[in-house]
Amino acid sequence: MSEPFYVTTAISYPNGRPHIGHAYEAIAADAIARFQRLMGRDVRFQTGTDEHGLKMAQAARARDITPRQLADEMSGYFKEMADKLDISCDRFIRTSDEDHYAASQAIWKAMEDAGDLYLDRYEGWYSVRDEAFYDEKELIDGEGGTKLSPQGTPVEWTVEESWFFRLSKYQEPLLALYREQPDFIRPESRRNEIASFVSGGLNDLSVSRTSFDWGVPVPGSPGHVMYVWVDALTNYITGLGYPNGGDLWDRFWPANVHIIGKDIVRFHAVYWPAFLMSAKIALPNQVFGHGFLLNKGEKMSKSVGNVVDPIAMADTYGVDQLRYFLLREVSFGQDGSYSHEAIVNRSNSELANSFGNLAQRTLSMIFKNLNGELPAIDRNEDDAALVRTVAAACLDELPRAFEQFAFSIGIEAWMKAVFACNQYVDAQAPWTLRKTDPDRMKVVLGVLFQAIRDLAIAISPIIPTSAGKLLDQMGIAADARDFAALERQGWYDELRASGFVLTQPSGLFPRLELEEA
Ligand code: ME8
Repeated sequence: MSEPFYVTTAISYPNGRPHIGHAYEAIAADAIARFQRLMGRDVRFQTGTDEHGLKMAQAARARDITPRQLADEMSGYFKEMADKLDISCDRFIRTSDEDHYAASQAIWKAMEDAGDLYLDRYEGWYSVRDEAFYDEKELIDGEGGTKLSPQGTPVEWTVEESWFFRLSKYQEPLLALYREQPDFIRPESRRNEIASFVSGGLNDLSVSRTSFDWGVPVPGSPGHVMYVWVDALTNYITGLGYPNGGDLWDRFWPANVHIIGKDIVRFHAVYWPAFLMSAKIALPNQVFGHGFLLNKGEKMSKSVGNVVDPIAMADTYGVDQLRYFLLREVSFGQDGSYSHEAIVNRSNSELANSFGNLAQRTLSMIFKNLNGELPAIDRNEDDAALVRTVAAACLDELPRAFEQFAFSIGIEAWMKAVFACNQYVDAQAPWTLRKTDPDRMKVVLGVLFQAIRDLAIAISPIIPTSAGKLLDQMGIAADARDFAALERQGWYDELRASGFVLTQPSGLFPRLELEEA
């Protein structure tokens, strides 16, 4: 049995439509899931929507509909975005799903059984936008004497009866976790931030609300619904069958990695492991906090208003072009910027002009000059050098980087190999060889065919549809498109022997126009 791998994204608040930040996270997690599948692992991948809480209740009230109506409508857009962007999730979870209520109440009871929940009065600062409580000392001054959260969002003084979770009890166990498992929080800068926050001392956490009812009811405590983050974090185990156990649970928990944005690392690296320790559930291996995507340098969010619709972007640029750009341009873990020019330039220069053109030229020459038949090859030293370059990129540099979620580094290694192939085409000039040395032309085209197949397989987690189309044209079987297939000798001769004949190749990446229509 192959090794299991469980990856999740954050679940998004469907209080508005998805924005490009949501798309970015889903695409990154999808690339991880696809890459791990190609590495032969048994992957489970979950994403979804986080539908409870005051923010949802307020957004619904503003539109004069119920929170559930709002959630149903907006969650649909998130699902649509996931489908559009080829997000290969095994479950799209909604926290309004029935099994999620049962799981949230079960983890609540487990924390209660551990003696970690008590009833008291909550008085403190709450940010609806962040769905988070803050200490006085964390607040920053806003305009006109107002107080803002460290994220710059408005906070309100809140007083109500509330259940509390004994977070303070977990200060030492959490610090021990960060020490003993230095990879628990990545990248490192975020680990240091969290460790210093926890070292400063932890207050017990208010984990229920009585001022509204849109949430999971607290078992045995009428009038209380759970603080939205308690149920939200629980989604990761709901999706595996908690508390009933079963095959998914046995196989995939603890998760390998939770992919989330930097603004919610505290919830995942402090609250979540504390809840799990309390409920005596194993901890996930890792929490990875990626950076923020900025529109030409400016933070975008639903509340700020400069939202770009990812579905419209995918229509404009192409799904794979958008996926490629985001993972190539932004160094994963850091903030990154996007702009129309940057997407168009990256896509044209690397996908259309370099990789697309390499594939198109090569396959067309085989189609036209060899009637689509794959030639036998007898390599010389130039050919062998190219084969080594491509193998180093596809079998070593790219997978090593992707294993660490360093997409931009892996793609750069891949791009270097694409450049090497284009240089080889120019240097060998098969169009000249056609007249001067047709046998040599055949060898050159065969070497290129092999290189293109390797390049297409290696990049397929990033641009799955285009890579798939190319591999279809090349006659590569659907079950021979993983890293094990890349290592396997003899595939080319088998493909030749099977009598495969190339048909007229079709282009993969249309050139994008810089001028906006
Ligand atoms: O935080 N760039 O939901 P959310 C990159 N429901 N990533 C961004 C981003 C941007 N500009 N803006 C947001 C929530 N994100 C909670 C999560 S998980 C149990 C509950 C990321 O809709 C953000 O960091 O506000 C988060 O990881 C995800 O999008 C959903 O954000």
